Amino acid sequence: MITIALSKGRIFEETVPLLAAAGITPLEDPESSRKLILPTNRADVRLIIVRASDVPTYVQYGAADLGVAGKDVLNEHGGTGLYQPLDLKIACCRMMVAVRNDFDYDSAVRQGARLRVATKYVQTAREHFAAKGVHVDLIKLYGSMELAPLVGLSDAIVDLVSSGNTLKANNLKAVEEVGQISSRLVVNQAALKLKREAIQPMLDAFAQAVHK
Ligand code: PRT
Ligand code: MG
Repeated sequence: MITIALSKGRIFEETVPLLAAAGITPLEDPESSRKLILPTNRADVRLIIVRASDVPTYVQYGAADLGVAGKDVLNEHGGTGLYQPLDLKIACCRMMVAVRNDFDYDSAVRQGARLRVATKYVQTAREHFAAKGVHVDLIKLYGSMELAPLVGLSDAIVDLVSSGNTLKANNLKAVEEVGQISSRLVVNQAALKLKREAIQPMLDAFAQAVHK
């Protein structure tokens, strides 16, 4: 049995065409089904539906053989025990520093001010500001980061931006790019050795679908 870990929403939706290229079709839709283990058209392949940030953990421990996770999530996880053979180029966005429209970020940085930064991506933010030599106090949040500067919790946030509509709707502006984000295929290293006959053709089909 090959188990593939996916999260609901954009990752599931954008992975379906790649699965199709490998001859795999989910038999249920996670948006309507309450099942967390979804069968596919192939008796030897099943999907498990987990939180986006839990995908690397399931694969790391071998509870799933493969998974799809954002680079944002993988950077926070650290990637231990994971083979990352392929950038799937799906669920693309940018990790950005954002502040209130009326906050002068550049001059705060120039003056060497200590910035309060709220984010779900503490590891990524720490690395980013350390590399820039900017002193920050990081405040860990689990969601709705956009609220933090509006109510005085922080000066800045580090969050994902795709259309920019969420920032705009909350009177925030992006001031700095932390990095380009897309989703990666992750594979359990032991599973790749033990189940290579089943897994390698899938990897090849995904690679071909991405590069076509
Ligand atoms: O929602 P949940 O808490 O379960 O987990 P999650 O938010 O990590 O999962 P999900 O499914 O929302 O995101 C899965 C992956 O999609 C992320 O790990 C990213 O790699 C990728 N991705 C791509 C995004 C976005 N684009 C994105 N825009 N993830 C989140 N967003 C959010 C962003 O955090 C912000 O709140 O969308 C909002 C901004 O969108 P715009 O279009 O208004 O700029
Ligand atoms: Mg989300």
